[in-house]
Amino acid sequence: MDGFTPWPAELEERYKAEGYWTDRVLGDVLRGDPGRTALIAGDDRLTYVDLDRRAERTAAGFLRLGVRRGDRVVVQLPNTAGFVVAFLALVRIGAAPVLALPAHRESEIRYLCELAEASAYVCGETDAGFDYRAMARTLPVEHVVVDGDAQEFTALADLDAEPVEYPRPDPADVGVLLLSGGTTGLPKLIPRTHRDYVYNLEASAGLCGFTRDTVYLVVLPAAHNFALACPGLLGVFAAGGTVVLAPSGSPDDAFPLIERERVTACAAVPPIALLWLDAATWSEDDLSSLELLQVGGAKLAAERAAEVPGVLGCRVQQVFGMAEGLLNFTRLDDPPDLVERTQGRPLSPADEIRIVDAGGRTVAPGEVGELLTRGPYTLRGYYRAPAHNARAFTPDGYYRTGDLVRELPSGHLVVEGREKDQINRGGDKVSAEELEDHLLAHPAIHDAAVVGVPDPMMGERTCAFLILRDAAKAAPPSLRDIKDFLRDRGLAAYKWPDRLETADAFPRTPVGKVSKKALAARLQ
Ligand code: OOB
Repeated sequence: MDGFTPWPAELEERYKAEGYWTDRVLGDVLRGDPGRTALIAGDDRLTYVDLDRRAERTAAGFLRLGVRRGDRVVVQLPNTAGFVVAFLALVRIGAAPVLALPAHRESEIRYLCELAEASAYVCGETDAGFDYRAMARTLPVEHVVVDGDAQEFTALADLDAEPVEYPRPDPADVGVLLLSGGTTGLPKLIPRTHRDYVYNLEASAGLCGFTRDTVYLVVLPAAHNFALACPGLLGVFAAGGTVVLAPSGSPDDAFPLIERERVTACAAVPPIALLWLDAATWSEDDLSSLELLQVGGAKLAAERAAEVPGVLGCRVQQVFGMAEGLLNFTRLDDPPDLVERTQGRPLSPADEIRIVDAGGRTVAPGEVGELLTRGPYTLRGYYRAPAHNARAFTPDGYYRTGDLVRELPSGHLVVEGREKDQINRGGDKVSAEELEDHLLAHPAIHDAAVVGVPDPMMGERTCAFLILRDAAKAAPPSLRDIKDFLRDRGLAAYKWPDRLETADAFPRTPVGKVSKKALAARLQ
C-alpha cells in the first residue's frame, strides 16, 4: 500500500525468525470451538460458527458490491454485532477498515474518506439525533453501507451472499488503519499490518491469561485499539472466549451485563473505573465473576488503583498503550506496589525503548524524559504523512511518543506528563492545534490557544483561551455559541472546549511560541 513505511529488511528477518511475525492474518482470529458463544450483542448471540458464517457471507457481499482487496473502507459503527461482522468481512478480503469513532462527525469523517481515498463508508443509522445517513450523502465515496434502515443506501444485512473464493491477504499487507490521538491540525492514520496486529492481540491475550473461559465486556468503543486488540475483542476471539458488547461504560449498562453473562474481564478508561468504584458500593448487581479490570488510556491514580480489588473484587491492570503500537502492561503477578504506582512495562521482549532529554540524549536511569520506541508492532510512519513523519520519528526509526516517563529498575514505566500539544480528556485525545484551527475560523476570534485543566474525574478538561477581535469585545461569544459553532463545523463533541477564557495577549516562550505552561498556570 502506498503511504506505508515498512520495517527495514533486517528487522523483518529478525521478527520472523524470532516468531513475532507469523503468516496468520486478521481474518483468522476466530479460533473458538464451533459451538461456543463468540459474541453477545443486544439480542444477538452468535456461536463461533454463526459468526464465521456471517463474516464469510458478508465478505462475499462486499466483493459483490465492488469493494476490492487493497481498498480502504471507513467504518463508523457503535458496539454492535454489525461492527464485528463488517470488520471481519473486510479484513478477510484484504480491504482495510479505517476505524472511526461513533463520536466523529463530518469534519473528521470527510477528511478520513479523502485521505484514505476510501471506496466505501459503513455507518449506523443515528446517534443522539445525529443522522449518519444524511452525512453519508455528502461524502466522496462510491458505496455507503448502513447497519440498519439504509434508506437509498445498501443495508449491511443485504451484503449477504453465497461464500466465494478470494485470495488470502499477505500478512505483510496493511490490515487496518487506526486513528491517532493527534497532535497536529488534522488527524493522522496509523497503518497496522496483519502480522503486527495479530502479534499485538495474541501476545496481549497471552499476557492477560485469556482462555476459552474468558468472558470479555467491551465498554469502550470497539473501534478503539484498547478494546479491539489489547487484547480486546480480537484477542478474546483468538483465545476462544466470549465477547459481550455493552453500549457504554455506565454502570447502568455494564453491571447488569456483568451479572447476566458472568463477565470475567473488561478494559476501561479511568473515568469509567472511577464511576464503577463509586457505583459498586450501592449497586445490587453481582460482580463476583469479574477477575480483571484493565485501566488505561490516561493515568489512573495509585490510590484509585489500590481500591479496585477491595471494591470490585478483581485484579487491576494498568495499561499504557497507544494506537501507534507500543503497549505497556502491569503483569498479573506483579506486586501491588508496581500494579498501583506504575503504568506497566513493554509487552514484547523485542520492544526497544529509549528515554531522552530535549537534546535527544538518553537520560540517567530513573530520570524523566521523553519516551521513544520501536519494535515489532510499532509503526514506522503515519499513513501518507511524509512531512509529519520526518518529525515524529528519529532517523533510526524510533517513534517519538510525546509522553514523559521514568523507568524503574524493574523496567516498569511511570508516566509523568506529556510533551505533546494534546489534551487527554479521560482517555479521549484532543489535538490542541486541531481545535485551535477550528476556533480561528470563528468571526469573533483573533487568536486561540487550547490547554488542559486538571479535573478530578476526567484527569483533564479542555480550556480555550481566546483573544477576541476588537469588534467582538462588546459582546463576546459564550461557551454555548462556540459549541454551536463547532457543531456546525462538524467537529466531534468530545473535542469541544469545556471552558473559555479571554486574554489580551498570550504569554510567549523565549523562542516566541505561545507558552501553554504559562497559560495553564493562569488557571490555578
Ligand atoms: C490509548 O491509545 P491512544 O492512541 O488513544 O492514546 C495514546 C496516548 C499515549 O501516548 C499517552 O499519552 C496516553 O494516551 N496514555 C496514557 C495511558 N495510556 C495511554 N497516559 C497515562 N497512563 C496511561 N495508562 O490510549 C491506548 C491504546 C491501547 C491500550 C491502552 C490505551
